[in-house]
Amino acid sequence: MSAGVRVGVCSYPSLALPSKDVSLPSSSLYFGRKIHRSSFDTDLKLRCNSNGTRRTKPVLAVVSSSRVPELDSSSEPPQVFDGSTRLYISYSCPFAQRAWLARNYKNLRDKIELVPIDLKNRPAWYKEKVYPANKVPALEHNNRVIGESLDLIKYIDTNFEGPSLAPNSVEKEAFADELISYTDSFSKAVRATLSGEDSDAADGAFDYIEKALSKFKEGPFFLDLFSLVDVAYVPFIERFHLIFKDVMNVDITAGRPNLALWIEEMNRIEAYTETRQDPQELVERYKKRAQAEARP
Ligand SMILES: N[C@@H](CCC(=O)N[C@@H](CS)C(=O)NCC(=O)O)C(=O)O
Repeated sequence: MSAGVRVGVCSYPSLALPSKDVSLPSSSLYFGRKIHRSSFDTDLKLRCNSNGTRRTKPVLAVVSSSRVPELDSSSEPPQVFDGSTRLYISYSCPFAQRAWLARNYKNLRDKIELVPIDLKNRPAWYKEKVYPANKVPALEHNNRVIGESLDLIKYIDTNFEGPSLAPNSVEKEAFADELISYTDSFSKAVRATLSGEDSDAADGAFDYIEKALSKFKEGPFFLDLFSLVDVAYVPFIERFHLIFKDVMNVDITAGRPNLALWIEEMNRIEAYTETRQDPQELVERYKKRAQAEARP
């Protein structure tokens, strides 16, 4: 080590391939090729930037394997409250995606079992035995069930091992609170533009994100290092990015270099790419819903 070179602590989690619940059809859609496990493992070697911030090499694609099928009204319930820890999600739900991503990032794939639910044909036992609110995500842990994605990602971060997702300074903590409390307003503003209600609202919301991403300059994420804030926003930005491009022919990253870089860096994190949706399906689902809502 030469004098004067700053050596940072580079502590990304080891992004091992999950044993059973993984599939990344979206990755192959993005990159159009599959790679073998050995080279994939090598590709996941994590690096520090010269300034010590954490960095991954790009995740190109993932070995083909299938996602755990969703449980529906014909499925038997799991042995609820048998001491297992289960995360109930829907593959298409952005709120559930937050909790799923947090669980992956903390390398809890073996500790927290993923239980995907078909929301369109929901099993009655889900509301009766698991979560009376009848929504996803929900985490069954220590004989109780915790819901609400923003609470849940904090709960997972605090109550389980694995790399921390928490802000690492008082200043970042305050900024994280501000950003987390803006998540709903962000989505509302973007939706107001998509619905034609307010043509400028989305621009304001994306500009807010662009500015927020410039506050800390050591890394590409909201708080420099990957954190709960990135987890909270990425499922929504993923959707809006695709929908704006397809439906409105607008690139939300144009003129927003911080946002462009953030999306690029997010796509290097396997814990996230594993949860990403098939872009085409996502856009189709949005269009169908928008059409249905527009019908008198
Ligand atoms: N505020 C909740 C929202 C969860 C939510 O609305 N999930 C949707 C799926 S994306 C759901 O379960 N909907 C079922 C229903 O409302 O009946 C959270 O952040 O977890």
